[in-house]
Amino acid sequence: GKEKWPRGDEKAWKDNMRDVDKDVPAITKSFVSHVQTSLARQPYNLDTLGAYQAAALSVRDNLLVNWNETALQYTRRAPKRAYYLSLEFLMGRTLDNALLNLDLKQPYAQATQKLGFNIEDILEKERDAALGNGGLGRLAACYLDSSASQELPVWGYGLRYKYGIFQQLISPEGNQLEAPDPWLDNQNPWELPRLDVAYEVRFYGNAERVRDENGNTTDRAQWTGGQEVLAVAYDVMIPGSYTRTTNNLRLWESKPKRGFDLNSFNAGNYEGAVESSNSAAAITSVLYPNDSTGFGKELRLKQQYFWTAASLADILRRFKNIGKPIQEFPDYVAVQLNDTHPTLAIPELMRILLDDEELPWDAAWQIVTNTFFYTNHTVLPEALEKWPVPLMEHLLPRHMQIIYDINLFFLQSVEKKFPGDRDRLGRMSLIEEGFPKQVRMAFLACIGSRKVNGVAELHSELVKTTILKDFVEFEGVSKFGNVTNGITPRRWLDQCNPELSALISSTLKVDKSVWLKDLYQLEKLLPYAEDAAFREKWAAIKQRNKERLAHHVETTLGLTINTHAMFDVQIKRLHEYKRQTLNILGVIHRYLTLKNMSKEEREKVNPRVVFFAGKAAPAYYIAKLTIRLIVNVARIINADADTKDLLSLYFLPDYSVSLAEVLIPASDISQHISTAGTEASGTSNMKFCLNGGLLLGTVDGANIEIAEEVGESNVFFFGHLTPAVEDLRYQHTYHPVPIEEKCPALAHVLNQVSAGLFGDAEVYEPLLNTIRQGDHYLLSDDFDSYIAALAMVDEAYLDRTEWVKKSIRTSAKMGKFSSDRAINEYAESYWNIEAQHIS
Ligand code: H2P
Repeated sequence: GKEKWPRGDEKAWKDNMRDVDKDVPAITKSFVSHVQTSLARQPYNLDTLGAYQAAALSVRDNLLVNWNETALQYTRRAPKRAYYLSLEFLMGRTLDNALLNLDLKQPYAQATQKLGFNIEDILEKERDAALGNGGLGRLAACYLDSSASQELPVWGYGLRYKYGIFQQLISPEGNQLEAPDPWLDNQNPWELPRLDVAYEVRFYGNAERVRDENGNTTDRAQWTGGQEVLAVAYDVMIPGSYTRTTNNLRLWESKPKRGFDLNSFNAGNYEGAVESSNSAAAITSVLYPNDSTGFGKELRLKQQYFWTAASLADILRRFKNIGKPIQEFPDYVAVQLNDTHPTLAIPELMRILLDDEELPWDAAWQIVTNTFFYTNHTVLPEALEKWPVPLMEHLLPRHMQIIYDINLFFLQSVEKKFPGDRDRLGRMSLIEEGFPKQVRMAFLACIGSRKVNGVAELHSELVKTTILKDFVEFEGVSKFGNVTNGITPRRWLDQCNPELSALISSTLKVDKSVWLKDLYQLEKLLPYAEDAAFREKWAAIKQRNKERLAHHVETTLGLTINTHAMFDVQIKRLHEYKRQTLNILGVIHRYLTLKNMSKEEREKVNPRVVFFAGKAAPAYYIAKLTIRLIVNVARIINADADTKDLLSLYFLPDYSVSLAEVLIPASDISQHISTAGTEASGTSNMKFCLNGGLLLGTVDGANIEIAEEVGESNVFFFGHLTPAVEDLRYQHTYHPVPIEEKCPALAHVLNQVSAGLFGDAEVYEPLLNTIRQGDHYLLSDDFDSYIAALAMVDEAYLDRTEWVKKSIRTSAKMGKFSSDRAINEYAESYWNIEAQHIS
């Protein structure tokens, strides 16, 4: 029978439950107690790392109180919940964020001060949790922050990679080198191992169709044999801002089902004895770098299945505890698929409903298509996931059967609506013909979901008119929506720019706990753009943030930076479509122009410092060459006495969330210069603007909506528009014009690189040839207008008063880009979940 719950006397429990430590003496006591007991360290010779660990454990105690209470109240009320399935969560550091969200930063600073530590030094000791590549993973992290802050019952599910995104080193020649990121080497105080929460996950084996009493095959099957591994849960607490709500991020670790094969060992085969254990552990060993081609395909598919199977098993168990019939599953559960990576959740839920729950096909499909929601993050063809059928059949034989069945029923219904349209059937099939045949995951995600969305208005339109056009025609346009991405203002303003946050609170005379959760309030800053005293404070904060960045570069790289220059920043994953190459070629153009100027002319030029940071996928040769070019251009121009006071360039290695937190508040201008139609949204554009940096960009992604909010006069746009792109590419292929003719300025720059002005004469040819031949990303089409836009930025910067006004107006109009707005749209228009206040 069931155990009585709660056990014993509820009052005895209640009276003795601890609360959040809010005052300095209680915090000091908890800190010292963790030093003595949890860390088993002698208090008098504790180092800063030890102090970080003690502070983290003490803050964690507070999080746990709220986390338990939140879980308890969710269980008791059993509301509909949403689950965010993402292979990436780019969390960065946790301690500062937790202190701010709990409103405990001041008392912790005081308590640690008394014990001889500076809170800022303590915070610096934390390693980033870098379980993501870029925007997609950071978006997931912002959405968790907003879900908790908006008191929404949302859990994240992901993988606990032993190694996150690689550490980037730059060799003396300027090459990117990759080193593992052993982020778990120090104890990680933010995760709770839950050895009691574990599920078995099967791979390979055989799937036999079940036959009915007449010997006919049914929709059901039995999947047996193969390899079984264990998924073990690690829980990460996600505190909301100024609320008790503390949600959960559950990360799975793979473990062998049987750690050790004693038979092999006894037979003298030690390697055989540990082999199965190694192959199971490998599943969650590394995060895949984006665009890594070829390598480890099967392992990546294993990761996807391992994670979706464990997450669904966990979700189903929780649902079953409510005691409702399985048909009501979608009334209690919404599952958000972050990109196509978790698409296997669709056939997996079908498998459970058909084979375990023994539902008929239609009833099962009905549940599935009311449970899932799919977000697309790119329309680039090379980024749309496809899996070879032979691999799927080998690794997941039962899922491949189900996918074939889904496809059969689906194509039958398409045929019904568009009789005789064989082209259409071929285009829409879940299986792409070819050698080998491949499963089109985006199509499966689309037809298995209740709704589909893109991440900015332009992108969502492109999804509907390009990659999913046939599906819009078949299923109707109302299934396809847009949720423009957002960013959490807690991390991306309050945490990374505390002085600006304080100025905003004092100016608006509103506590930050209010405006940080209602970012539209920033609009009230608009009139202050006309207030000279306010402008001065605003500009002084930007200046101090520039000095903070310069100090960071000085202490980490030993380089001295001119903080009176304009700071121009481009930070993101290296990719041809993001066009870091356009930026570096523009820098070279500026350098050559400066070299040609007279001394008098140079005196009128405003100094500029250009920053780059970002990682290239280890197998992405052209992206790596771009890094090498940036590093070597920097070497030459930073040493050129004629120009170095007017132009300098830095490639900051090992880009991370924490580095972004230093760079973003320091930027005067940032670059978001993708070829029109290629950047789905971008989110760092929002972060820069929120911190009063102006935007230089193409008419692409969320740049467009930013301009709509702040007004076109406050952004610097250039380049061709999306509708022109296809034609231009056609011209490049069928009527190519030599670059010398089309864009002499660019040709000159390319020739200087080829001639060896930055060393390594031949090394860059493959990179330059991507522009000279084909020029898929249209650098030669956009170069002149790019240079013109850069000149407009220079011009605008000369009138510093007007510039600061633009900066204030930009920041003031960022309300829309809070991830709170975005998450509320998902909650209302997609998941149909409601806020749960945790008392
Ligand atoms: C991607 C898109 C971005 C988008 C982000 C979040 C995949 O991120 O390219 O345009 O803003 O998802 O939706 P990224 O390129 O930063 O890795």
